[in-house]
Amino acid sequence: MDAFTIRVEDGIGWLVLDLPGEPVNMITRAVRHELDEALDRLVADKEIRAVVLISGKPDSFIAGADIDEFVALQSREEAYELVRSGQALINRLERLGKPIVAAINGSCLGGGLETALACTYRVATDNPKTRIGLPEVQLGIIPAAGGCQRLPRLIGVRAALDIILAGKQVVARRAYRVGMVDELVPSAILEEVAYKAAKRLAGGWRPKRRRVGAADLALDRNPLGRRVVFATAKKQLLKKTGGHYPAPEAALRAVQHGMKHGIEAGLDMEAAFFAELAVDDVSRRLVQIFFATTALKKDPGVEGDVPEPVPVSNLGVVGAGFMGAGIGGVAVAQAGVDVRFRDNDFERIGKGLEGARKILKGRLKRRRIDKYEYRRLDSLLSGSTGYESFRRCDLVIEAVFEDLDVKHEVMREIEENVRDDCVIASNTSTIPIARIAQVVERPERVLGMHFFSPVEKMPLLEVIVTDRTAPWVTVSAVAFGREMGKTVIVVQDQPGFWVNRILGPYLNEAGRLLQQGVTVEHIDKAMTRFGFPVGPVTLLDEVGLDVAQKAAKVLCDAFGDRMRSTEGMERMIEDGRLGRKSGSGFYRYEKGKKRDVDETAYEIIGAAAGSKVPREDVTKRMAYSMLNEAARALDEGVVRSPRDGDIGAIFGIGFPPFLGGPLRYLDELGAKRVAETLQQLAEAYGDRFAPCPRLVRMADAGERFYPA
Ligand code: T1G
Repeated sequence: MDAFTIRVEDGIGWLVLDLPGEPVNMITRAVRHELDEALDRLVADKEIRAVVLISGKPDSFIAGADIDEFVALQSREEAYELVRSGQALINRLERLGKPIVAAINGSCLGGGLETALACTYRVATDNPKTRIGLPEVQLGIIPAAGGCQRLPRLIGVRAALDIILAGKQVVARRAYRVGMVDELVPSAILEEVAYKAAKRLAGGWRPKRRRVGAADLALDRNPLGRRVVFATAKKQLLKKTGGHYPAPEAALRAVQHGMKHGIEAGLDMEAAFFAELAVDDVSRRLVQIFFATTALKKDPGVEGDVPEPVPVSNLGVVGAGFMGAGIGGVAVAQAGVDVRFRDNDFERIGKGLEGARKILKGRLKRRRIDKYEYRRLDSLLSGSTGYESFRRCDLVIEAVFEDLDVKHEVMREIEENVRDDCVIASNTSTIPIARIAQVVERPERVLGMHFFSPVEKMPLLEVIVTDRTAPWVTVSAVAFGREMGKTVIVVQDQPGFWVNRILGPYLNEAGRLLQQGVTVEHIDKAMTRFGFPVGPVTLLDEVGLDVAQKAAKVLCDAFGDRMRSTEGMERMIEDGRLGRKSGSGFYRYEKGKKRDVDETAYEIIGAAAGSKVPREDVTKRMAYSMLNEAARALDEGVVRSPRDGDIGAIFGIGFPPFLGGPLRYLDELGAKRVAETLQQLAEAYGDRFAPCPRLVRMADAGERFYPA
């Protein structure tokens, strides 16, 4: 045996999993085989009366089934066989005849949790790396080693669906609260507590489960109550997935079926669904996204010689407005660094500190941190109207008003007050970084860090490098962005960078359709049906029409007519309709809640009465403008790879993950077909749709962005 070792101590068998050569434990074919053998030995050894299953790795209990193994599956039959053998093994573990304690430290996910669920008792550490959950649906599959059966029986259907349908991972404290684990302990005493539990179990003691979710469990026993829970879950699910994601729907059915007809029947259904989903396109694309994100976590952001990043322990934030506060707040909450705000007056600084604190308070409330940690982090926040103490900063991010003169002034001030090895970043969404850096003496240490709003919620960060940005500066910004919990892509300093560049033509097209008499509802619905989380008109309202218009102007100045936005948009702004923040845009807002479409908007923009745009062209015009621009910008080197482009679109705009990102989707459609469609659109609606040179080349040569 390579992965497992067994050692016996006073009647307790320690079953230790440490998969050689891997950073995490996962369930590979070999691991399954070895576990089977190990169980033989545990049964055979009369001295062993109870077992502790524990990991030999520092931060990983078991990260689930080996994803590489299931993406290699070629057929349903093969997938079915794989999942059945996994189920049989977990069933065997559950019925071993000797109690087993799962001692959980680090990631306990998917098949890892399913293994733990089949154990008699679960102890988990309060290590922040201990994450427990069933992420399968995020990969387009379902928990298929009993997760859809054992979890609802342990914690109640409602709580289980909450985890399974969203593919959630929770920290141990939360897992303990809902009853997924029986004991929560500091890492230092995990072994001791697990050992004692095993001893007690060996002596005949059986855990009496805490009465967590007692009301839920009562509800589960009542068929009528259960039906209500499932019906509600299904409704909410369809609203969220729009029917684009088969996995959560399948998981829901597997849970429901199992609760009604028993575990065996439930397992049959899990296996049947898994076999179908694992070889399906949606799952393949979601897995590609997982691998792309994992690869990005390790990408330093530069090619060739990779310098060491400057470690950031002191961050300066100039401009304590909404963005600045968000950046500072996330930096302290996530990376635990000292954050110093600088702004013109104390009122603004006070507001910024309050905004940053709000992020900490949110974490306290959700129990991500305790009150001691809250106090510690809170004490790292400070602010002033001057730059004293900026000499301590390793990184300074400016988030002042989007105006070149203001940015210039701030850049000069920052440079005068920081050390030579301090990285200077601008959080701008529209102004070229090279222009911002014009006024500094050492432009090589300046780059852009484009955070999205609200900083706490949006997962993407664009790090924007100019021709002069030094590699050590890039790697430092990338590393710190990652410490802030962001998915980071490095992009070239071109107008709109990546995200706004591909968003621009898409939003413009929505504006044109409005002008041509297509309704707001129709436009938004077309794109949510396509798979976007919100439609483009809703998005315009959310972002703010003035902000969107500013970005549109930058793009139009740089790229000309192809990027021109509509006059209607100007008129909305003149009328003071800026979207949600002004209480009215294309939709009406009441007390911060979005209401129905504001019909008077049509008049303001001068919309044609009744649309003559064919239904199928509505979706195509918007989607294909984005696809075309993505291909063009990639060709111009705005992003470093199709991977970065796709991840940027998915995490920055909410491009439908099940399509794999715009470039992956282009491959799927085929360059030839896309170029032809664009040509038709160009003939019908104007030159802006003309296929970009890259697509034309690819169509001629039969090329793809990704290897087939
Ligand atoms: N399979 C294959 N490789 C995996 C893996 C897995 N399950 N988990 C991690 N890796 C690799 C990862 O690609 C990277 O590889 C390295 O480990 C370190 O990961 C029947 C079928 C565990 C929270 O979805 O969420 O169980 O790049 O850089 O930031 O119902 O990895 O070094 O070559 O991400 O500390 C469900 C996926 C499987 C968990 C660790 N499990 N993993 O994060 O390190 S389906 C998952 C993660 C299943 C059953 C079904 C994270 C992590 P490389 P990392 P990290």
